[in-house]
Amino acid sequence: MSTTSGRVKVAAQDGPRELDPHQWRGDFPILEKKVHDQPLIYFDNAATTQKPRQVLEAMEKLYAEHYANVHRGIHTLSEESTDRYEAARDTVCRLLGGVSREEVIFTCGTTEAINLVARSWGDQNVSQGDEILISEMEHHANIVPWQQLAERTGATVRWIPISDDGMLDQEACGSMLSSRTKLVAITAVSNVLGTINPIKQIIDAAHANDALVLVDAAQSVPHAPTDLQSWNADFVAFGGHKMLGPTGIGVLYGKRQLLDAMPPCLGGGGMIRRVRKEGFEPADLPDKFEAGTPPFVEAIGLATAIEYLQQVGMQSIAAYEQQLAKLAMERLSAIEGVRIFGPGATDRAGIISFQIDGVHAHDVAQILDRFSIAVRAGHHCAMPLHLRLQVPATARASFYFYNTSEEVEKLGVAIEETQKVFRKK
Ligand code: 7TS
Repeated sequence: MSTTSGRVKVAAQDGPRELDPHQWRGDFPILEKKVHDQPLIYFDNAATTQKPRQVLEAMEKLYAEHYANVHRGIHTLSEESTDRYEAARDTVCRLLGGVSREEVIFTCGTTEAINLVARSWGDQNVSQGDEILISEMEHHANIVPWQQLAERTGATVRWIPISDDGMLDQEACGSMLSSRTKLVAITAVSNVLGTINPIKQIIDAAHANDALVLVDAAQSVPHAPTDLQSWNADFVAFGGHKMLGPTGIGVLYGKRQLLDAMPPCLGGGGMIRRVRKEGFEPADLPDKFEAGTPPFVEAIGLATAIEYLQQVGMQSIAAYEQQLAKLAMERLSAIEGVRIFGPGATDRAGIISFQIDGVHAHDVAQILDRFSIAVRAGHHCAMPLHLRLQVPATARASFYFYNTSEEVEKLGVAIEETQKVFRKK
């Protein structure tokens, strides 16, 4: 494992293997929990995922055996914490296909990573008359920072439309790109529709127009292999808690020459080379963007989560979740009065948002909870998308590799029971 400067070597990508969820479920203490006297069926993985014992133990071990602040002391404990924190960065580099460690900034989550780019790169590079393209299927975390940037600078946010079946309108995207476009900020996978966007094509088209691309990878990095060198994205944001890791940790990947030219967002300890009464000189990457005590225990938890996911196999996870989604779509679409939003199974990750005729999404979630099934209901922080779909709210089942086909079948049965409850009313 290299902790020195430069590119971190990656092992060859794992080939797809048959995935047996029962091989892994035993590692997740919460999956043994009963809700209303029945085994928990956790289908709210797009909001956050459950944690395996290995992640919980790694964080506890750090606190119990190696804990001291990082980058500050030369005492043994501080060195132990620092080594582990920097090794966590190497683990992230390998996950992303062998990027440089200077290009990996730890943040406290996806939201902070996107805001960092909007504040730092945005304020420096965007001005009146410029355009930022975002899609109609973005999460608020990839909308509001650009609206705020537009308010500060006089730039315009333009919306790439989606089709009725929840696919990005690539033709429209192509025709919206122009010399005014400074950035395309796009999600790799919709957190509501499950749509898998053609990220590489979007990036190639944007680059041909000299625009940069930020990929919101919050819903893709946890579920599929990520090869940033083939994407050639300029910025990529994702978080730890949706991929078995703890809350409070996320990642901003940025191309080195871009990050080098950007001013730091937050000032404080750790991000400076020197401070004088007259001013300060920022530190080199990645420290420049990591002011204050970083969430280093969380970073170590994230690294353990990544190692766990790699053991399961990212390709296997992607293939298995697509199978589950296909099964769920077949089961749910066979029920009269259930409407599924978004594309067909081949263009979709393991996320299914749906509506039951005559039943509000919040009631659906409440009744499913009685069957010990956890789903989210509401606008899922994607209000413009719900306006486009012309529904106030949807119910959403989102899968991870520890979910089973038996659980999907129970969801189908619980939905049929929900309809019966409402027919009686
Ligand atoms: N981008 C996408 C695509 C997301 O799905 C989310 C969280 C975020 C950004 C923000 O991540 P955070 O960890 O910084 O909050 N999505 C969801 C969701 O769908 N339900 O709860 C959180």
